[in-house]
Amino acid sequence: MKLRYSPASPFARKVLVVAQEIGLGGAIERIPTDAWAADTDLPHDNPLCKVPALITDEGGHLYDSPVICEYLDSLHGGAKLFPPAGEARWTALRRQALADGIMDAALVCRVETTARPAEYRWTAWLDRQRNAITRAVDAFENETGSFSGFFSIGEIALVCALGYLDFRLPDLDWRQGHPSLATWYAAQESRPSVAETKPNG
Ligand SMILES: N[C@@H](CCC(=O)N[C@@H](CS)C(=O)NCC(=O)O)C(=O)O
Repeated sequence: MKLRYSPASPFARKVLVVAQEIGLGGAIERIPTDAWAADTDLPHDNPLCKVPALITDEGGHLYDSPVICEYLDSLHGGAKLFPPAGEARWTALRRQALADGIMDAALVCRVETTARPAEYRWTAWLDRQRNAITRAVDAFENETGSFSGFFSIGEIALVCALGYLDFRLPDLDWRQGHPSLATWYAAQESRPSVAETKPNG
């Protein structure tokens, strides 16, 4: 399998953490890709021109990190990172959606503050994204006590989202007012799959 990814992308990180957690890290050839490069051929593998994009051993294309992660999870016989059914599944999927939403909003902030020309910046739009991030982090703070200890796709996505906030929006200081989440996150940072995929770039 080949993965088009960027070392700064929290969505690509999610895929890499999943792959490592299920023992498939070595089965994926990583292809660094700049989705924003004017001459990129990424649309050949993902018409949306976004990373991550996976090229399967059969030559198929998969994109959107939840789809790629669930595909990888289908390839092994161990404990599933996507719980197969019931309450546990919906909780994991909801947490993944909330964490992915943090990443989406953080990416908007990043584009708004680094790519958009200053004269076109829309402060209310930026505030809306930052407020969404804060509410989502509040929600996770309130449910940290119910984390079971199992590193499901929900918790994996959350680690990647919080790591991205540290990386790109440190001024947001997400730990402020979220002591339980901060303690939980600190405990996850030493996991090999998390430590080895720390964002850079
Ligand atoms: N929903 C997608 C989001 C992927 C995404 O937004 N990737 C960013 C990099 S972190 C990207 O490639 N952006 C390029 C663009 O928006 O044109 C997923 O879960 O994979």
